[in-house]
Amino acid sequence: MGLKEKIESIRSEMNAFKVASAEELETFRIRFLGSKNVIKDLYREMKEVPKEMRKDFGQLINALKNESEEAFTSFKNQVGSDQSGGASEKIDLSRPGEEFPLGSRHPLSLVRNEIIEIFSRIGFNVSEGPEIEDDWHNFSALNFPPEHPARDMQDTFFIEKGENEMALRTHTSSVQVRVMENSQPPIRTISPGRVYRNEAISARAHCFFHQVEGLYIDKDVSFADLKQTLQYFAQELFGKKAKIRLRPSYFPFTEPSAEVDVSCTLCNGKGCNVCKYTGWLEILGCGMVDPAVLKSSGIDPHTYSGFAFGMGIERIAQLKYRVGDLRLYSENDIRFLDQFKSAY
Ligand code: 2NM
Repeated sequence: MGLKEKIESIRSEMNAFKVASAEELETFRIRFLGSKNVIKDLYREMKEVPKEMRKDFGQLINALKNESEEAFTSFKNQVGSDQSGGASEKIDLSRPGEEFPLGSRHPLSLVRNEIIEIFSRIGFNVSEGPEIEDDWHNFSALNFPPEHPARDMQDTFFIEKGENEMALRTHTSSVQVRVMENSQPPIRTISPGRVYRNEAISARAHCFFHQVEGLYIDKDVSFADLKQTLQYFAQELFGKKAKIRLRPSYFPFTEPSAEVDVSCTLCNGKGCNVCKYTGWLEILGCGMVDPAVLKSSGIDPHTYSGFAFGMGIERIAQLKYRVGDLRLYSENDIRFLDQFKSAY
């Protein structure tokens, strides 16, 4: 093919070129104006053209080069002014929107919030305190004798041995000692929070868990008040059919003390594998605050009396949501957490 034919062939290719998008514009630019464009090859071939004809050919190639630049400018304006960004990038208005993934509340938060609401309806406020406690607030003020097994390394995580020995709180009663130290009755408070025990992790035990403890101190607070309060609580949490029963127990900070069972929420007390065919589920511990505890925290036990109770949030969430393994609460497995999306 002679040079003349080559020029014409490139011109017809250029004239046939359709540019409708930014990508096609770039393809055009690379072919006709880029650093290795086809017109440059034509200039290179000028060496073989006889001297007297070079001027004419030079003008032909220059004209082609100008045409390519003009075509590029006009294509560019066309693509740039087109709001859709060219045919291949048209906005599809019928396309469904992208899903916005919502999180969900943790089951322990759901249960904690529900417990807070139930007690706030009968005048209890919420108190919080530090997770790292001194011996006084976690043990001594609560009537734990110096040799009590809970003070053992096996049960409690101690930090900073010696003079100012501190520990991770083993219950939120420590918060209530602080409330009693800082205020006078009437006191009606609940303290939700994380507590720590030095235990091997398994399906049934963890080295930390969550509690809600309650405290009510005033003149003439009786064991009957305690029972009524817990009856109300059980019915609000598990439904009107729920019954409670109290069994004698022992805690260092209460006297008398009791363990509280609620009628099995799954079989209504008839007996099933969840309540191990007893019809009852253990949900909390309680008692009348020991006068020695009131005295330690600056409240006169001759004027005031009070009751206290404590429960594990994991245990209640397990019953409410039928969670089999305690470890699920702290593993952050989305397949577990996603099941609480509609809870609220
Ligand atoms: C329980 C059981 C019985 C309790 C006692 C106190 C305080 F600070 F008033 F002494 N707070 N919580 C208590 C009583 C906790 O948990 C199973």
